[in-house]
Amino acid sequence: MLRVLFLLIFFLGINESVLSQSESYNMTFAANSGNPGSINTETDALTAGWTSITGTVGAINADQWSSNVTIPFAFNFFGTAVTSFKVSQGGVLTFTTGAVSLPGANTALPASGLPDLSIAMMWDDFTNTPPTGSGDQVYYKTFGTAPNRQLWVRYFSFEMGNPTVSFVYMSAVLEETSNKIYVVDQYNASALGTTSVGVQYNGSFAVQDAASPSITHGSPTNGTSIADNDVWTFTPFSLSGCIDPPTPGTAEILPLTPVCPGTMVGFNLLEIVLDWVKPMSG
Ligand SMILES: [Ca+2]
Ligand SMILES: [Ca+2]
Ligand SMILES: [Ca+2]
Repeated sequence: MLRVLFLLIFFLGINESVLSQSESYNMTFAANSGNPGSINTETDALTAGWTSITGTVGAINADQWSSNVTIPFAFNFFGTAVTSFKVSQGGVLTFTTGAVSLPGANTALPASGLPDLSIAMMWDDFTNTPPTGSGDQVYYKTFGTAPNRQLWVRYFSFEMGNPTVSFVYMSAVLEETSNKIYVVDQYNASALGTTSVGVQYNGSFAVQDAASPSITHGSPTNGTSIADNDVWTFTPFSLSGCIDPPTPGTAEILPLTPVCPGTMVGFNLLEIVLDWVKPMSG
């Protein structure tokens, strides 16, 4: 009986940590590095060719989700094909377009307040001095040519956060073929904010900047030029072939002959060997 309990606990422990997504991300950060790949060469505050997706045009009194937008090329997130997205007023992009509850105040990731399959692009709370400015919008625009296009989703002149930053310009960028994600901090009123940056698969697994939930907007303050833009890069990698956590396979007791009390028995679980001694009183 002791042996059965021991193995049961061992297997439960492994199952709890098994990840179901097929990819994860390596994250890097580079201050004042310009726009990723130099595909978007516009200065930060232009609007020609950009499309607004903000649910309400003009001053906004309460947090809300935007309308849904179709991604103009094939794109995978944590190895899952996604086709459309929406954004909150607080810097969260989610591919779970059926999500209803709003993210609210930002926390470190993984965060129970975020929908599955979300990008925290400097996620912060809705402004604590509503309404937002009348010109505050979220826009999107596609740059480049297939198969190397980038979809930019940009907060434009957006009042955000607690404490409030009176305006920020920042983007999440989805890159065709590479499936990379960039978060670009572009232009801001002040080097303030207490934000979170990362990508979240679900409430149990995410890749984040460890400074979350206290990342400030550019310091010193970013202007409208590209050169001062600060960029987080999330590069996907496959989890297939990873042995973390290990696969236990079939447990086998060695030797298979009756064991005397006090004799050591080896359990061969592929590359893991557990030793167990039957107690004299067992
Ligand atoms: Ca800038
Ligand atoms: Ca905050
Ligand atoms: Ca900067």
